Amino acid sequence: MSFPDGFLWGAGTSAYQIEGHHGRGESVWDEFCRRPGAVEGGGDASRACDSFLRWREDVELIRELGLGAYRFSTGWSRVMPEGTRADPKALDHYERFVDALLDAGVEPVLTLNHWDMPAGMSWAERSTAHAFASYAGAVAERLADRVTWWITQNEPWIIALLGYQLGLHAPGVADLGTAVKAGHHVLLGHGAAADVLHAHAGVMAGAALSLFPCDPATGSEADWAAAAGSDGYVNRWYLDPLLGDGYPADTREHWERALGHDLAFVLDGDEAAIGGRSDFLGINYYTRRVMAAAPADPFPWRVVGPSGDVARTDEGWEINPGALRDLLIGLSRRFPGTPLMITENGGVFGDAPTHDGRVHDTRRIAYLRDHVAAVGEAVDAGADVRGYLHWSLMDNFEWALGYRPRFGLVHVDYATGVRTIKDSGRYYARLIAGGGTAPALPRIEAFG
Ligand code: IFM
Repeated sequence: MSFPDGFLWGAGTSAYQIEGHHGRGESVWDEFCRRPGAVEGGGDASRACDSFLRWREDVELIRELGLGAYRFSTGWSRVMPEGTRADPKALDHYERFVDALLDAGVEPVLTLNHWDMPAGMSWAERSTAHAFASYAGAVAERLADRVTWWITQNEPWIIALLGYQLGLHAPGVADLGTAVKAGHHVLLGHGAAADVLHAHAGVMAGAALSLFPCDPATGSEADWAAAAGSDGYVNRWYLDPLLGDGYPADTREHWERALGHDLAFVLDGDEAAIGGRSDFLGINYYTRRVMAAAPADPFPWRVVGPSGDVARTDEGWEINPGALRDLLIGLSRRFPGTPLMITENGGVFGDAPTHDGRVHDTRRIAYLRDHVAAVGEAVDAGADVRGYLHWSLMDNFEWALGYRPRFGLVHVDYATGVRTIKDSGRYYARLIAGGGTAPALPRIEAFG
């Protein structure tokens, strides 16, 4: 397995999930967290990991882990507290942060929208795409001279699904038609922001999609059709327009049937304004979906698995590195010439510090080893993968699930803010030092 020279080994976080409030403007997520029952455990992100104050410590952790890249987001509600004007102090902060990363030899990968938009804004409005471009412009003005990798939107499908279709994320809207419209505006925002970013030489702009391979539950024609329908709904509806193919006809027909009307909010020229602007594709991969046919509208398919006795994270998600390998190979064949980057991959494993003060998260070590190996197999098969960014650098605020799920390579004690590098973090450091060759599995038990 040979990873190319310059391959970026890193980890990621996002502003809202780690920074804490500390003077940022009101965000749609602040409003959402105040809704009774919206967040498990009733928590909010007013403190989170306190990274707005402890950022120097975080850069030291990144250095200690030997990461070559760090994905973080600028808080939209921090940079534009009222949604319209950039706060120079917020930009100063991110400038200092980026400079510290560069001094540590770490490549910054900057996300613009990792969900904390200013209060009062909504992707249901077309104008939000333009507001987003002006925010992108303000950040780029300061940082495009030293940040190469820019992610415009994080997980458009999840934004539409959880924020506007199911109401489980901010802004808490539960309406299918609004969700489809919001998803379109998120993509328009990508196009508008990418245009602004491309005014700066050398910038690589892309969006990060949450991609879930969809497999049929059985070999029946109906289940194959269900898997294809689900793939359109979850993956192709975003992939295809972003990478220049326009909206897929089958999913568009599905929406028009389900909603009972044309997608009038997709105006002439919109698909052209979304496509052809991605210098790379960010892939957030966690698990896959197993699909069966269902009679019900609006979705003639349902998720029935993975079921049974498969390896799972503590959140119950199937662990399937082979599906990541196949996804990367399939994407590289379908979109040759588009570099790929794993912008998120990780699992919830709730291990806590033990009496020796260490966190023996052996299952995360195995997860990491196996997913990196899967990426390596895809690279060997010809996929142009430029980096692997583990989710997450540290335990953090997991949105509506609060602080229970722990995704980090670094454990955070939320009462004190104390960070402890987990065994998986130490393992990753050795893997990185070996250029991606898993250190001849330092027998996993050695960590336990
Ligand atoms: O924590 C989130 C992240 O913000 C977006 N992608 C999925 C992660 C884990 O659920």
